[in-house]
Amino acid sequence: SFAPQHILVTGGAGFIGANFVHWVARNHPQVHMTVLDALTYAGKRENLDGVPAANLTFVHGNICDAELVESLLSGLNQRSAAAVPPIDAIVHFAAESHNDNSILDASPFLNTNVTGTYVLLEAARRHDIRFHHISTDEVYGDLALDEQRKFTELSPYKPSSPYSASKAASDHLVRAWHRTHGLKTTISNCSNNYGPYQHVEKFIPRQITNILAGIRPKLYGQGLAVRDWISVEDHCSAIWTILTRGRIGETYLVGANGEYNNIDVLHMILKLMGRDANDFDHVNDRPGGDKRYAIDATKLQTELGWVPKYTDFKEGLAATIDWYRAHESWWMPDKAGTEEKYRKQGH
Ligand code: NAD
Ligand code: TDX
Repeated sequence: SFAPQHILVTGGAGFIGANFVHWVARNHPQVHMTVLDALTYAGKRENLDGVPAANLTFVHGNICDAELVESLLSGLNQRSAAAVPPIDAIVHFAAESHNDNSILDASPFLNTNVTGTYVLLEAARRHDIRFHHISTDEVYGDLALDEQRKFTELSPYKPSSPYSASKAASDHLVRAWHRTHGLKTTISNCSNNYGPYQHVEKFIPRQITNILAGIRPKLYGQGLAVRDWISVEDHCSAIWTILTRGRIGETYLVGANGEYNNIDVLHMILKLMGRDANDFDHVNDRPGGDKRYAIDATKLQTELGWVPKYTDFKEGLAATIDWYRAHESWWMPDKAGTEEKYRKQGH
């Protein structure tokens, strides 16, 4: 097994990245982390508030900046006062992550998700550094609503949206750098995450904050699309498991058997927040929207012994609602702009 001492966490000021930094600082306090984040609309420095200074170096910058990335890996850019060991692993979260945005303009998706991943792979190769790539089940396209099948590590790549296609491209680059250059890589493809720090553009936070802001929730189409929900905490523990004990060159699917259709999730949110179950609007569906995602995580469970801890989805939703209630000043600045953008898309 591998015991990282200093991890470069790209996109560590975003939703899952920030949760991962908090998780590592809590569970493995001997590990230092350098977060490299461009602080796009989706990243906030304050997401890392509370992480002990001894665990964290924050660098505001872009993963496409090859010189900056090189300086971090060669230790030239070490801003932390205390001596820290050289970076010995990259955990790569940084991405443009929202499907609806990729339909409006795919160009930042190609830059960050494809070129940015390439820049990091080249730097990792020069320094022979362990590389864990964070990816998504969306690279496999979708499943039908009326079948039992789930995605496995052997499912064919068949991405539907510009976002998914850019993530699929990044997966292929990682696989090629392993096969051709011998880079020590692992990949995880996870299903839909929920939890604190998720941007209000995403389904669950959008509906919660709509209700809190006095706006009716918005359901795409008939709400029959199915997503396989996992607590972001469980995703973080899976990433740690794969980074430290995963086999080099392998892909692991991450999921926790949390399949629900969108209308059922919305009904749960409305009920938990004391609203009428019909108190929402139907809006335009997403062009080309995927029907169903479902993960078979057998490989991760049997090979590495990972088990999810937060499997009561309703309890997880209730905790997430509490978090957004208690953090209005965190999400409110993004709310009006996000809703205005959706209004123009008929969402
Ligand atoms: P997010 O949009 O909340 O955060 C992305 C972070 O990356 C932000 O902090 C942003 O500032 C940063 N970033 C963007 N472009 C950058 C660049 N060029 N250079 C440096 N930093 C940049 O995304 P998220 O939901 O936390 O997703 C993180 C990763 O997990 C992504 O790779 C995504 O594809 C993957 N993933 C997400 C989910 C999900 O349900 N959210 C599920 C599976 C996989
Ligand atoms: O207001 C909404 N109403 C609605 O019905 C929004 C924003 C979404 N939806 C629907 C569309 C999808 O069927 O909810 C479902 C989930 O939508 P998103 O939150 O946008 O997530 P999804 O498209 O499934 O992608 C997410 O999971 C996989 C993440 O955003 C990706 O980064 C990850 O790769």
